[in-house]
Amino acid sequence: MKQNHARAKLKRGEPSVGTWLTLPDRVSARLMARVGFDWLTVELEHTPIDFETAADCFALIAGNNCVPLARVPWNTGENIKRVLDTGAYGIVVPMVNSRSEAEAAVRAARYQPLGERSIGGQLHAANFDTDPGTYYARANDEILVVAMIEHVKAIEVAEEIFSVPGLDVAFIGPNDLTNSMGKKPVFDSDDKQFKDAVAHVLKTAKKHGVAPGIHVLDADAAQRRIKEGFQFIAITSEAGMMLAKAGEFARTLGLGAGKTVAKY
Ligand code: 3PY
Ligand code: MG
Repeated sequence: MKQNHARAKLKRGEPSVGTWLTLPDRVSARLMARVGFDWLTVELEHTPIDFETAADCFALIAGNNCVPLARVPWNTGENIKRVLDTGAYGIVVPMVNSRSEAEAAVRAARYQPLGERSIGGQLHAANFDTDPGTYYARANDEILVVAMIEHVKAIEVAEEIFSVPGLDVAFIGPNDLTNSMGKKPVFDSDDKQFKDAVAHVLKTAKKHGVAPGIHVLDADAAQRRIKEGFQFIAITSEAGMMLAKAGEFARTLGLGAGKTVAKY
């Protein structure tokens, strides 16, 4: 059975960098899988990507020796089961704001005795290049469970969330986090409340042996966050990278406004 090398890196205490796939497009998934990122998260929360397209993307990503992850539309057992059973190597769960929400995500993602994931499916085993029986026996050691910390409510109960057994990563969504503070949604800020929240997640995650993560806009920000101790780093998205470069060319040539429309 193939190994989830992104999870293995995080467990060794190393950083692991990837990006978001927001386009419902198998060709871009295949090409992005060959760039060199450790993992790619297929984004089902804020995009038109459906489960069938996502399943094909997971196969193309895994087939190119990259780790396929899925951000589920919301923290439900049905969402988590569908993406894991169709071959994602891990889940990114939005808005985990309490211990019971973190426990529910872990329960849906892990087979017994750690959770209550239902037995079924074929594509998970195919993506790990094994048979279903071996997959069921070993999946708990390979599936990455990422809880998004993106609300002031989650910052307040970080200790309770991060001590949930089976949780691998505490990943800050800076846009929703700043939004929940009643501020403009941004990837980064010098605002004291935001900086204190980020520092609190970093310290509390380390204390509980959970890998701290954060979404950033570019490679400089990724390097800075890694130096601070963050491990699971998402750099913008494939659409963000494409539009940033296209906007730069358009601006250089004085064409139109050269506007970048995608955030991530
Ligand atoms: C946010 O910034 O809110 C995110 O969800 C980033 O992934
Ligand atoms: Mg968010």
